[in-house]
Amino acid sequence: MRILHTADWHIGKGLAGFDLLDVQRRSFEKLRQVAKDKKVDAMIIAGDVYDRALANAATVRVVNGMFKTLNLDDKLPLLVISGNHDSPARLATGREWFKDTGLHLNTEVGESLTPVVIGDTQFFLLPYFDPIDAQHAFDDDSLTTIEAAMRVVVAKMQERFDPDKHHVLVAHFFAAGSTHSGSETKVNVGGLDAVPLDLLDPFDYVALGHLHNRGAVHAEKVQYAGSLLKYDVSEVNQQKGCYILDTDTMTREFVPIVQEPEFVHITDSFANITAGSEPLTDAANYVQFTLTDTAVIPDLMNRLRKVYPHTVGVDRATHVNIEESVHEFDEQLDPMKLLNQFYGDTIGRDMDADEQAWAQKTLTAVVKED
Ligand SMILES: [Mn+2]
Repeated sequence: MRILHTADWHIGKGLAGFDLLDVQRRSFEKLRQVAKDKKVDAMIIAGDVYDRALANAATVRVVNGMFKTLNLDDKLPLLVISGNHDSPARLATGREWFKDTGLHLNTEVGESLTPVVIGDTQFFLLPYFDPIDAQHAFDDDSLTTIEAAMRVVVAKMQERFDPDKHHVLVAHFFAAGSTHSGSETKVNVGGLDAVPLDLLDPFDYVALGHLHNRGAVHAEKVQYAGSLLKYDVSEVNQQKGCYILDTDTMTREFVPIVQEPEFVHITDSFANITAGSEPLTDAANYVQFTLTDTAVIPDLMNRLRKVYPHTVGVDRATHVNIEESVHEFDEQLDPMKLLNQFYGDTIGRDMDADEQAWAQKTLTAVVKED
């Protein structure tokens, strides 16, 4: 049996004020095509279907349309859990009716103990939850961490294991030892939310959502699908896509999904970026620029967006490096010399004549005010 594993769609998420619904729809259609081409028997969507608990009407229509397309039109069983970005109560609306068409949707921790059986495999659908949810579900105040709660959850799931079936856990949490990327909400501190990998040993495969980099965890049987789209500049070089899990061998194959338009990061001078006869990337692409210039460039964003309408952001390559050495300065130096030294330490070259003149003028004005 073949199962498609995807997660973290974040439908409704924008990029620097740009609406991405069309880009998300296009990636969804490619995902749908992968499901058809690979003739999968079901699709796992491991949480964060929505980007916000209170999604707007257009976003709700898009998500409902996606579920209908896969489940009713393509007759594909869906195994869905809520992530930390979803509203459990809103997502669960209709849950009881959906089961009849093979749309299995869990949003509460207690629901995960009843497996969904498809073919040769038991699927345990464990939504994102907080320790307090587990305390209520299992009437146990000692469950103050996700790890403590997971020990109970996994033990209870094991009681339901059918020895003749494979056992797949679908979940949305932070697996210990994984690495974060930029577009995930960092709400947890101190590692209390981390699930140790050895706790997951009883399962043949763990299909995860939560972290947007599919390479975030290195484990044979534990896999993040990664987000459907690149949602942060730190992800521009990540290949997004989905996994096809073969339950006969419990091996997986990654299938790339290229988003249209792309999200790219360009580092160059303002002149090269704007003055060439050809733009450096397709004008439809979303672009984060890192400028190598140090001069002030008036009306920067508007001028960039004239050539690249989907400019997401712009920063400078010459970041101010506040290192120890910068703080070692001679208090006896006059302000102009001190400024010169600081400029050299941080920018990597001396001030030119124009900059010196400007700095001198400003310092004089400041001294006068005193
Ligand atoms: Mn997410």
